[in-house]
Amino acid sequence: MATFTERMGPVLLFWLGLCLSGTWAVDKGNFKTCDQSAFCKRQRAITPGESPYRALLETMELTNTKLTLQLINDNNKVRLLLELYRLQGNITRVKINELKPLKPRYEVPDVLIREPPTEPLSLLSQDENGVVLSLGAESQRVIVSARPFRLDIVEGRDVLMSLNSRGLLGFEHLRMRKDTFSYKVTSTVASVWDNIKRVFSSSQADPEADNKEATDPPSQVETTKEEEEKVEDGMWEETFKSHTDSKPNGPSAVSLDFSLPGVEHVYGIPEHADTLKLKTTDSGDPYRLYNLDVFQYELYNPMALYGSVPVMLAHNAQRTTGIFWLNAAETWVDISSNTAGKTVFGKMLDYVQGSSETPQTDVRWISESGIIDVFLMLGPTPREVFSQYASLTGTQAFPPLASLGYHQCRWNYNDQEDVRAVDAGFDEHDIPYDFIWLDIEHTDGKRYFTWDPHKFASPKEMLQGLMDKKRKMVAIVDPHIKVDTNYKIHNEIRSRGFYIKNKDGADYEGWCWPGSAGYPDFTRPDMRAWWAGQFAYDQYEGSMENLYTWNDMNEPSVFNGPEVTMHKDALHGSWEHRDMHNLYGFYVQMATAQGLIERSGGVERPFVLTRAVFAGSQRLGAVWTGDNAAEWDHLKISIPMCLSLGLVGISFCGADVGGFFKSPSSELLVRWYQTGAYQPFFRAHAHLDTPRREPWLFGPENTALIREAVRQRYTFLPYWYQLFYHAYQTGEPVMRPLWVEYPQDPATFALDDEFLLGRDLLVHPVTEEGARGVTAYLPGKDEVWFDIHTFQKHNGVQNLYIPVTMSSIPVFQRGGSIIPRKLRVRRSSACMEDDPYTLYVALDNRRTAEGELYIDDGHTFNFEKREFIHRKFSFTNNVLSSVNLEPDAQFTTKSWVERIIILGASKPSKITLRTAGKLLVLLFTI
Ligand code: NBV
Repeated sequence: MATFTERMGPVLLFWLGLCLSGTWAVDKGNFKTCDQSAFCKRQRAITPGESPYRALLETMELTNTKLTLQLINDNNKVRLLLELYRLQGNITRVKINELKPLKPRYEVPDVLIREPPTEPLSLLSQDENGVVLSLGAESQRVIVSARPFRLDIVEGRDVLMSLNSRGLLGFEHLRMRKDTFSYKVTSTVASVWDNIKRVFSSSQADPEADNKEATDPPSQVETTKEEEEKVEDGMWEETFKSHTDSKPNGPSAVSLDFSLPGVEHVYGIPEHADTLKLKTTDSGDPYRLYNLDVFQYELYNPMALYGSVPVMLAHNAQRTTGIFWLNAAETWVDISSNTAGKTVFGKMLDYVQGSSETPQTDVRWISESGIIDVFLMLGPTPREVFSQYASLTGTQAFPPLASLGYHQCRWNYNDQEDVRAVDAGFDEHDIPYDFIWLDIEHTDGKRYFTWDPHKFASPKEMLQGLMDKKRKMVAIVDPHIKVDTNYKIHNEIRSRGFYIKNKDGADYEGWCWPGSAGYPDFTRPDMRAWWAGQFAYDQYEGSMENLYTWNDMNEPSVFNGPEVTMHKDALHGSWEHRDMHNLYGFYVQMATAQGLIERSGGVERPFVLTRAVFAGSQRLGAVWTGDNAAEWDHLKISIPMCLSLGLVGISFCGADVGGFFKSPSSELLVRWYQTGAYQPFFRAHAHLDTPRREPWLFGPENTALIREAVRQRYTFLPYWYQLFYHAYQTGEPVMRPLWVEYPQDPATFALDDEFLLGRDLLVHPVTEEGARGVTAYLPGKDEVWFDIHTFQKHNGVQNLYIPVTMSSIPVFQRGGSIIPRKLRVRRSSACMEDDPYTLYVALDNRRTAEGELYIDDGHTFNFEKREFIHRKFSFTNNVLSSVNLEPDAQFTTKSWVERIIILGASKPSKITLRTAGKLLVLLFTI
């Protein structure tokens, strides 16, 4: 048996090597460029031009809900099957697979919430060049052109989107391996020949051209079209650094181009540390989607990060659309534009000279395996795109109210005494918080679901102490499991055969925190059910109902694996890891959330934080942006990173407040608290090697500034909660770019330094060192905005310069809105449960305002049984009234409205309250 040092050696070397390197930039050499990723290089080498694909119109079948049509690649005669569906809610789905693949190709399961309901399709016209179908009531048509194959979605006279218009459709069909073939020719000629015949059976190949070859004897096989295809490096084996990917299935990539006429702004495809508006990729690498544990990630580049959501939004002043590319394999996205690089002046000149062409953005998606399954979400408004995407993948999980409070984390709180002292520190300094977090050191030797027997000898006592103060804890549970026969979790997973297997069929083992580790196969429902069972109170020793969970390293991170992740030829049953890599983290969070639900008998809402995400992760909990650094640029990037996630449904996003690596100056720390207080997931976190930075360690002035920022967060909890309820209902992002609300105003299209919370709060945090002022763009021609601190009123459509001091957090409430707040800030959100509300009524130019209030118990699923209050407030003609938005729902609360603050009103002579038939005169001040 290996000694501890032998086992830990590679782990320590790996991390020390990186930590001592002295630089803070990512080691790019650890991660592939497109050129180093064989399939990306191959597909990217296809240049625009005439596509080899032709639609065989004679194969077309049209039922009420589905069009099927074969495509043929004229170079190799391989046929594809195209399916086209019109889905409810203005979505068109296009699927392309091989007509007769050698073996099934992976189709992503579990991400769609149901088989999407279809709508009727009808044929409008057809000739030898193509077919025209009508797409429902919207005067939309789809035009399928035959030669070369191309698909256009048209509304009225506008082309909304074109597929394969640049001829970049690529579909690498599965094939027999050449070298194994020549070996097998002598040994198992018969069976190989059977396979070849199957591949080239009449429906696969063009009957006219290739039937002859398919019926010829084996000696002719070498002359088939397939055999003539060039075998390139990396098709059957690929080496990166010291790792060889065995690629038993050979080349299997798919790619497709989309043209977006009239579009200059595209967004989404998180996770990247880049601007909100995506950049063109002509001069560098495409944006990469491949869940990776990137050490000290670099900003403003398209490298992959921990999560991948293959959804892109396209926007112009007339329309918003979206493309959802449902593929969980490694994916690259190229973006080009005919207006890229042109200055506003250049564009104007074009316009004046009449030389301007219609702006257009072209994108190309490239995935390593699987099929093409793409949802074209046709808007036309941003809200409709959100609802279209939500109808496919679900909405944001409605989180427990407490999780919207402040979270105090560090790697690590050392022991129970440390936890007690930090908890007491918050009371001493009068700073509210809801959750304190424990990182990996709390475990017994990185064995998750256990506690260090010395440092955390009595976890229940610790949890009870927190519970007495109405506070909670999160403990980390990573998905790598220590290979140790004295560890129950490992033994059970191994004996049940739940580990992912390596290519030879043995349990896959990689290096991670515990040393040698196995990785449970979370793609298996039985594995997930078992994992969920581990959170039961009688299984997870020391756990209590105020203990919640954090899943880290679920890309998965494998220290000694290629690109710090799992080998692509590892096996999940009969599927390769390659096929579903980007889904692994999604499944880990799914199983964990399920565990937290089940331990309460289905009563309590879970809270699970994840690092790796995929489409649909919004249904499972919260996400953070991973290991950022205590640098001003990292503070800035937290805005576009969370906005991008929000646009693709994942609202519950935050960045480590203070920065994970390095030590923030007190100024940066304060500014980060001020920013984080207005972002959805609000957690401070720090690396093990950084000096302590609890909020009171930077002198009384900074403590006061941090206290004030955290307290502002708590006053807005009713608004946050209502926004999350809304996100849960509609899929609309909680934190959103300005263009979502002002879609016709180009000045909002590329803003990276401010954002809206819901419709009504505009936040422009101070993210510059030494700032003396910020310039905030206030949108909306008819809009007025009120500074929430001074109540000063400003008109919309202006760049407003706001002088700032260290205490400034520029936030504005939209005139026309009513925001509920709770002004009596206490130790934690639960302590404020019964406290009264203050309504902030901000009047618009017509002296009206509207808003909502949502209340429930804050933590159970009883809201699904309609146990809640949801009211709408309106202010018109100097009367504030309230109606029940969901009269069949019921909930009893002890809280009440104690104060109403009206912004933008003129002085009244008296104020009366009409309730239960009585008229009361109220006190007021100005
Ligand atoms: O578990 C330790 C850390 C954690 O604190 C951090 O938040 C994660 O993103 N974890 C990564 C592993 C080590 C990072 C160097």
